[in-house]
Amino acid sequence: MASKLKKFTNQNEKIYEFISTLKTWDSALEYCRQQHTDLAMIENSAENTRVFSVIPAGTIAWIGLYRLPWTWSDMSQSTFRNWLPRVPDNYGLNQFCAAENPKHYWDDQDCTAEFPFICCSLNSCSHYPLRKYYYIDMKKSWTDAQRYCRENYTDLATFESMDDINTLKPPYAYSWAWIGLSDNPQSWKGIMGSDANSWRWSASGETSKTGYQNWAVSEPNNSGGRETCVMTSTNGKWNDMPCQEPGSFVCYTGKKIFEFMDFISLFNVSGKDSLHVLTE
Ligand SMILES: [Ca+2]
Ligand SMILES: [Ca+2]
Repeated sequence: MASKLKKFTNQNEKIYEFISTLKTWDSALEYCRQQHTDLAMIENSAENTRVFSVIPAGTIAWIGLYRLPWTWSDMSQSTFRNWLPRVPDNYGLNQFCAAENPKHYWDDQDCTAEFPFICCSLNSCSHYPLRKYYYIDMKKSWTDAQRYCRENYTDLATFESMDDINTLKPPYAYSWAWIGLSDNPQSWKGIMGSDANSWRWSASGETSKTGYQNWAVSEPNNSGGRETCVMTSTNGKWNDMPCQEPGSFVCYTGKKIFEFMDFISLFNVSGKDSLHVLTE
Protein backbone atom coordinates (compact mmCIF):
# COMPACT_ATOMS: atom_id res chain seq x y z
CA MET A 1 0.00 0.00 0.00
CA ALA A 2 2.75 2.40 0.94
CA SER A 3 4.44 1.94 -2.41
CA LYS A 4 1.22 2.72 -4.28
CA LEU A 5 0.77 6.00 -2.42
CA LYS A 6 4.36 6.88 -3.09
CA LYS A 7 3.64 6.99 -6.82
CA PHE A 8 1.68 10.23 -6.47
CA THR A 9 4.12 12.26 -4.43
CA ASN A 10 5.64 13.86 -7.53
CA GLN A 11 3.18 16.52 -8.66
CA ASN A 12 4.50 16.54 -12.21
CA GLU A 13 4.13 12.80 -12.55
CA LYS A 14 1.44 11.81 -15.03
CA ILE A 15 -1.62 10.14 -13.50
CA TYR A 16 -3.01 7.34 -15.68
CA GLU A 17 -6.55 6.06 -15.42
CA PHE A 18 -8.05 3.02 -17.12
CA ILE A 19 -11.51 3.68 -18.64
CA SER A 20 -13.36 0.43 -19.28
CA THR A 21 -15.96 1.90 -21.68
CA LEU A 22 -15.44 0.71 -25.27
CA LYS A 23 -14.74 3.63 -27.60
CA THR A 24 -13.12 4.34 -30.97
CA TRP A 25 -9.74 6.07 -30.70
CA ASP A 26 -11.08 9.55 -31.47
CA SER A 27 -14.06 9.12 -29.12
CA ALA A 28 -11.63 8.01 -26.41
CA LEU A 29 -9.53 11.10 -27.10
CA GLU A 30 -12.58 13.34 -26.79
CA TYR A 31 -13.53 11.70 -23.49
CA CYS A 32 -10.04 12.08 -22.05
CA ARG A 33 -9.83 15.73 -23.10
CA GLN A 34 -13.17 16.45 -21.44
CA GLN A 35 -12.67 14.50 -18.23
CA HIS A 36 -8.89 14.50 -17.82
CA THR A 37 -6.12 16.06 -19.91
CA ASP A 38 -5.46 13.76 -22.85
CA LEU A 39 -5.15 10.16 -23.94
CA ALA A 40 -2.16 8.47 -22.30
CA MET A 41 1.17 9.84 -23.44
CA ILE A 42 4.05 7.46 -22.59
CA GLU A 43 7.51 9.00 -22.79
CA ASN A 44 9.77 6.55 -20.95
CA SER A 45 9.90 3.05 -19.55
CA ALA A 46 8.88 4.15 -16.04
CA GLU A 47 5.68 5.68 -17.43
CA ASN A 48 5.20 2.59 -19.57
CA THR A 49 5.32 0.43 -16.45
CA ARG A 50 2.80 2.64 -14.66
CA VAL A 51 0.39 2.43 -17.60
CA PHE A 52 0.69 -1.36 -17.55
CA SER A 53 -0.13 -1.36 -13.83
CA VAL A 54 -3.56 0.25 -14.38
CA ILE A 55 -4.70 -2.06 -17.23
CA PRO A 56 -6.64 -5.19 -16.17
CA ALA A 57 -5.04 -8.45 -17.33
CA GLY A 58 -5.83 -9.60 -20.87
CA THR A 59 -7.13 -6.21 -22.02
CA ILE A 60 -6.48 -4.16 -25.16
CA ALA A 61 -6.52 -0.42 -24.44
CA TRP A 62 -6.00 2.67 -26.60
CA ILE A 63 -3.08 4.96 -25.88
CA GLY A 64 -2.53 8.42 -27.37
CA LEU A 65 -0.22 7.45 -30.23
CA TYR A 66 -1.31 7.68 -33.87
CA ARG A 67 0.28 7.51 -37.29
CA LEU A 68 1.21 10.84 -38.87
CA PRO A 69 4.05 9.42 -38.78
CA TRP A 70 3.73 8.25 -35.21
CA THR A 71 2.84 11.19 -33.01
CA TRP A 72 1.27 11.62 -29.57
CA SER A 73 -2.23 13.09 -29.42
CA ASP A 74 -0.88 16.50 -28.36
CA MET A 75 1.17 16.42 -31.60
CA SER A 76 4.47 15.95 -29.75
CA GLN A 77 6.90 13.29 -30.89
CA SER A 78 8.85 11.75 -28.02
CA THR A 79 10.64 8.65 -29.22
CA PHE A 80 10.00 6.00 -26.57
CA ARG A 81 8.32 2.96 -28.14
CA ASN A 82 7.12 -0.43 -26.91
CA TRP A 83 5.99 -2.12 -30.14
CA LEU A 84 5.41 -5.82 -30.56
CA PRO A 85 8.05 -7.49 -32.74
CA ARG A 86 7.33 -6.80 -36.48
CA VAL A 87 4.84 -4.07 -35.50
CA PRO A 88 3.54 -1.54 -36.52
CA ASP A 89 2.41 -3.67 -39.45
CA ASN A 90 -0.54 -1.56 -40.67
CA TYR A 91 -2.47 -4.78 -41.19
CA GLY A 92 -5.22 -4.23 -43.79
CA LEU A 93 -3.69 -0.79 -44.50
CA ASN A 94 -6.05 0.91 -42.04
CA GLN A 95 -4.19 0.75 -38.70
CA PHE A 96 -3.38 4.32 -37.73
CA CYS A 97 -3.83 4.25 -33.95
CA ALA A 98 -1.87 2.51 -31.18
CA ALA A 99 -3.14 0.29 -28.37
CA GLU A 100 -1.59 -1.69 -25.55
CA ASN A 101 -2.11 -5.36 -26.33
CA PRO A 102 -2.90 -7.94 -23.59
CA LYS A 103 0.82 -8.73 -23.18
CA HIS A 104 1.65 -5.07 -22.69
CA TYR A 105 3.21 -4.44 -26.06
CA TRP A 106 1.98 -1.78 -28.45
CA ASP A 107 0.14 -2.72 -31.62
CA ASP A 108 -1.25 -0.54 -34.39
CA GLN A 109 -5.00 -0.96 -34.75
CA ASP A 110 -7.91 0.27 -36.83
CA CYS A 111 -8.85 3.63 -35.20
CA THR A 112 -12.55 2.83 -35.59
CA ALA A 113 -12.29 -0.35 -33.49
CA GLU A 114 -13.75 0.06 -30.00
CA PHE A 115 -11.49 -0.65 -27.02
CA PRO A 116 -11.14 0.53 -23.42
CA PHE A 117 -8.52 3.26 -23.07
CA ILE A 118 -6.10 5.04 -20.79
CA CYS A 119 -6.56 8.71 -19.94
CA CYS A 120 -3.81 10.86 -18.50
CA SER A 121 -4.28 13.73 -16.03
CA LEU A 122 -2.11 16.76 -15.29
CA ASN A 123 -0.56 19.26 -17.66
CA SER A 124 2.49 17.01 -18.06
CA CYS A 125 0.19 14.77 -20.12
CA SER A 126 0.19 17.32 -22.93
CA HIS A 127 2.97 19.44 -24.38
CA TYR A 128 0.42 21.33 -26.42
CA PRO A 129 0.65 25.06 -25.63
CA LEU A 130 -1.97 25.77 -23.01
CA ARG A 131 -4.17 28.80 -23.22
CA LYS A 132 -3.57 31.70 -20.89
CA TYR A 133 -6.56 33.54 -19.47
CA TYR A 134 -6.81 37.15 -18.38
CA TYR A 135 -9.57 38.41 -16.13
CA ILE A 136 -10.46 42.01 -17.10
CA ASP A 137 -12.02 43.96 -14.26
CA MET A 138 -13.98 46.44 -16.39
CA LYS A 139 -17.73 46.43 -16.97
CA LYS A 140 -18.67 46.00 -20.62
CA SER A 141 -21.43 44.47 -22.72
CA TRP A 142 -20.54 41.14 -24.33
CA THR A 143 -19.90 42.77 -27.74
CA ASP A 144 -17.69 45.50 -26.26
CA ALA A 145 -15.83 42.88 -24.21
CA GLN A 146 -15.27 40.85 -27.37
CA ARG A 147 -13.86 43.91 -29.13
CA TYR A 148 -11.55 44.66 -26.19
CA CYS A 149 -10.21 41.10 -26.09
CA ARG A 150 -9.65 41.00 -29.86
CA GLU A 151 -7.71 44.26 -29.73
CA ASN A 152 -5.57 43.37 -26.70
CA TYR A 153 -5.45 39.54 -26.60
CA THR A 154 -6.61 36.74 -28.91
CA ASP A 155 -10.32 36.81 -28.18
CA LEU A 156 -12.90 36.35 -25.43
CA ALA A 157 -12.13 33.17 -23.48
CA THR A 158 -12.64 29.81 -25.16
CA PHE A 159 -12.87 26.68 -22.99
CA GLU A 160 -12.59 23.26 -24.57
CA SER A 161 -11.43 21.01 -21.76
CA MET A 162 -11.44 20.57 -18.00
CA ASP A 163 -7.83 21.74 -18.07
CA ASP A 164 -8.95 25.10 -19.44
CA ILE A 165 -11.49 25.50 -16.64
CA ASN A 166 -9.00 24.46 -13.98
CA THR A 167 -6.69 27.23 -15.13
CA LEU A 168 -9.35 29.72 -14.05
CA LYS A 169 -10.08 28.29 -10.61
CA PRO A 170 -8.99 30.18 -7.47
CA PRO A 171 -6.55 31.73 -6.58
CA TYR A 172 -7.70 33.37 -9.82
CA ALA A 173 -9.93 35.97 -8.10
CA TYR A 174 -12.90 37.03 -10.18
CA SER A 175 -16.66 37.35 -10.10
CA TRP A 176 -19.15 36.57 -12.86
CA ALA A 177 -17.50 37.35 -16.19
CA TRP A 178 -18.30 37.13 -19.90
CA ILE A 179 -16.69 34.33 -21.89
CA GLY A 180 -16.56 33.95 -25.67
CA LEU A 181 -19.70 31.85 -26.07
CA SER A 182 -22.82 33.29 -27.68
CA ASP A 183 -25.90 32.20 -29.53
CA ASN A 184 -27.89 33.10 -32.59
CA PRO A 185 -31.16 34.44 -31.12
CA GLN A 186 -33.07 33.06 -34.09
CA SER A 187 -32.17 29.49 -33.26
CA TRP A 188 -31.93 29.09 -29.51
CA LYS A 189 -31.15 25.58 -28.37
CA GLY A 190 -30.84 24.21 -24.87
CA ILE A 191 -27.70 22.16 -24.99
CA MET A 192 -24.37 22.69 -26.69
CA GLY A 193 -22.66 19.88 -28.48
CA SER A 194 -24.98 18.49 -31.14
CA ASP A 195 -24.94 19.44 -34.81
CA ALA A 196 -28.23 21.31 -34.47
CA ASN A 197 -26.80 23.47 -31.73
CA SER A 198 -26.24 27.17 -32.16
CA TRP A 199 -23.83 28.09 -29.34
CA ARG A 200 -20.66 29.45 -30.98
CA TRP A 201 -17.21 30.30 -29.69
CA SER A 202 -16.13 33.82 -30.53
CA ALA A 203 -12.67 32.79 -31.73
CA SER A 204 -13.84 30.16 -34.22
CA GLY A 205 -17.39 31.23 -35.02
CA GLU A 206 -18.23 27.56 -34.59
CA THR A 207 -19.62 25.17 -32.03
CA SER A 208 -17.11 23.40 -29.81
CA LYS A 209 -15.06 20.76 -31.60
CA THR A 210 -14.37 18.87 -28.42
CA GLY A 211 -18.02 19.00 -27.35
CA TYR A 212 -16.89 20.27 -23.99
CA GLN A 213 -19.50 22.20 -21.98
CA ASN A 214 -19.74 23.34 -18.39
CA TRP A 215 -23.22 24.75 -17.85
CA ALA A 216 -24.51 25.44 -14.34
CA VAL A 217 -27.51 23.36 -13.27
CA SER A 218 -30.66 24.32 -15.24
CA GLU A 219 -28.65 26.51 -17.62
CA PRO A 220 -28.79 27.62 -20.36
CA ASN A 221 -32.43 28.67 -19.76
CA ASN A 222 -32.80 31.74 -22.03
CA SER A 223 -34.59 33.49 -19.19
CA GLY A 224 -37.04 36.09 -20.47
CA GLY A 225 -36.23 34.96 -24.02
CA ARG A 226 -33.23 37.31 -24.22
CA GLU A 227 -30.17 35.40 -22.91
CA THR A 228 -27.81 34.72 -25.79
CA CYS A 229 -24.37 35.46 -24.26
CA VAL A 230 -22.55 33.42 -21.65
CA MET A 231 -20.92 34.28 -18.33
CA THR A 232 -18.78 32.04 -16.16
CA SER A 233 -19.04 32.02 -12.38
CA THR A 234 -16.23 31.64 -9.87
CA ASN A 235 -16.58 27.84 -9.97
CA GLY A 236 -16.25 27.81 -13.78
CA LYS A 237 -19.94 27.03 -14.40
CA TRP A 238 -21.68 28.79 -17.29
CA ASN A 239 -24.93 30.77 -17.42
CA ASP A 240 -26.58 32.45 -20.40
CA MET A 241 -27.25 36.14 -19.73
CA PRO A 242 -28.56 39.22 -21.61
CA CYS A 243 -25.69 40.41 -23.85
CA GLN A 244 -26.17 44.09 -23.02
CA GLU A 245 -25.64 43.59 -19.31
CA PRO A 246 -22.35 45.23 -18.20
CA GLY A 247 -19.97 42.60 -16.88
CA SER A 248 -16.30 41.96 -16.29
CA PHE A 249 -14.87 39.43 -18.72
CA VAL A 250 -12.15 36.88 -19.47
CA CYS A 251 -9.83 37.20 -22.48
CA TYR A 252 -7.32 34.58 -23.57
CA THR A 253 -4.16 34.22 -25.58
CA GLY A 254 -3.01 30.98 -27.09
CA LYS A 255 -3.32 28.50 -29.84
CA LYS A 256 -6.63 26.81 -30.47
CA ILE A 257 -6.89 23.06 -30.09
CA PHE A 258 -9.70 22.68 -32.58
CA GLU A 259 -7.45 22.41 -35.63
CA PHE A 260 -6.35 19.23 -33.98
CA MET A 261 -9.87 17.82 -33.65
CA ASP A 262 -10.49 18.62 -37.34
CA PHE A 263 -7.45 16.56 -38.06
CA ILE A 264 -8.70 13.60 -36.06
CA SER A 265 -12.02 13.57 -37.91
CA LEU A 266 -10.10 12.81 -41.11
CA PHE A 267 -9.21 9.36 -39.82
CA ASN A 268 -12.49 7.81 -40.76
CA VAL A 269 -12.88 9.28 -44.21
CA SER A 270 -9.53 9.42 -45.93
CA GLY A 271 -6.24 7.75 -46.65
CA LYS A 272 -3.04 8.62 -44.87
CA ASP A 273 -1.78 11.05 -47.53
CA SER A 274 -4.47 13.57 -46.72
CA LEU A 275 -3.64 13.23 -43.03
CA HIS A 276 -0.77 15.61 -43.65
CA VAL A 277 -3.01 18.47 -44.71
CA LEU A 278 -3.42 20.06 -41.29
CA THR A 279 0.05 19.56 -39.87
CA GLU A 280 2.14 22.63 -39.20
CA1 LIG B 1 -1.24 -4.12 -36.12
CA1 LIG C 1 -29.54 31.95 -17.77
